[in-house]
Amino acid sequence: MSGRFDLLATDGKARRGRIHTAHGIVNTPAFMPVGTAGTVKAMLPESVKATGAEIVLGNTYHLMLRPGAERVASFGGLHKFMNWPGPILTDSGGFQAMSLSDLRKISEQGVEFRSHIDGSKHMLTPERSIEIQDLLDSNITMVLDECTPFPATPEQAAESMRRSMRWAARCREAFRDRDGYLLFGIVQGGIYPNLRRESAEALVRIGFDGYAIGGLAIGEGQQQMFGVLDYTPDLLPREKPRYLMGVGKPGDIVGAVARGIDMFDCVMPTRSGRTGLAHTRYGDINMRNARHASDDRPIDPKCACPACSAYVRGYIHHLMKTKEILGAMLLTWHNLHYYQELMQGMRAAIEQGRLADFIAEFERGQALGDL
Ligand code: PRF
Ligand code: ZN
Repeated sequence: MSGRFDLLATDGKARRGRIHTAHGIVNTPAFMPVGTAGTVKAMLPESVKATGAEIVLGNTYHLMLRPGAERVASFGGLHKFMNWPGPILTDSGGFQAMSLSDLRKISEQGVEFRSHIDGSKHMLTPERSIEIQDLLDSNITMVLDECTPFPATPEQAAESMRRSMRWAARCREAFRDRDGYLLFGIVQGGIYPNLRRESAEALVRIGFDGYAIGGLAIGEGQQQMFGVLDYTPDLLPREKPRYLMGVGKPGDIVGAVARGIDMFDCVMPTRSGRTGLAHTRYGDINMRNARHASDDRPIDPKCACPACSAYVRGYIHHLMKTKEILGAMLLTWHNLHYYQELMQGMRAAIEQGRLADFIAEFERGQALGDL
């Protein structure tokens, strides 16, 4: 036995579940704040916890380059290193190597790349990716895959997907099975139903503790993404968690939960917090906009986060205009609080069989807009 997943309730295709890891429980549908380099930017770990997050994401690519996986292991693993005692999921590094590094080269062996930091040369194989995630003490390890670019021809998507499936089998072999630690496969195949099916079947044959859907939210648009999500979750075992990688905007997450996805991660709430965007039940609000300068109301009077409890828009606007660190801290907190409240709302709605009503209410709010 590795990690356990309990499916507690369903509402249509939507699922309410619970993942058990060596470092604690994750209630699903779950949103994982991104803690790329061993920190959820602008947040103390206890503040991340206070927003309602139960699991954070770390990145193999960043941590292998700085401070190095062996260095993190020497501190007792990523939980101790970053003072986050709860569950951690790590991405496998291929996606970040392809999008961030210089001189990337994919071969059967793995991904060769040059560090975006110092230009040093590295080779990330399926085996080394698993070893690094083990050194980090990751609770949920992701297989090394290639995120097939969009657009891709059916031939390109098939070749890329099939290599990812061979890498997935090597990752399964390299993974050290132990209690409370999970290994997730990643479905690729672009926007092609036959390739998504072939990929899902290949992964299920190998056998994983959970299944991610990769290769989406890379420019295909929400309509085509939902198109893939209309059938791909049905190809996966009902009793295993499903994770949609790198998604997304609140409306993307709501639509994906309704289609049977259990887990999400995205830089959106943290990154947009640092650039001045607040996500709210009334849509996105750009706090740098001059109309907030003299506004003495909170971002959202119904929000219980520290930013909305004690600070007015005029002050947050001032902090963003002056590039004060507190502005990024308050907006990141608000955004993570909003995302976690959205997930909590969906978990409760699924339990009570009223997700459709919840989504209608969500869409009414988003359409209303600010003010
Ligand atoms: N694969 C991996 N990580 C990812 C993706 C993927 O396809 C995506 C695509 N949205 C984000 N992060 N390993
Ligand atoms: Zn708030």
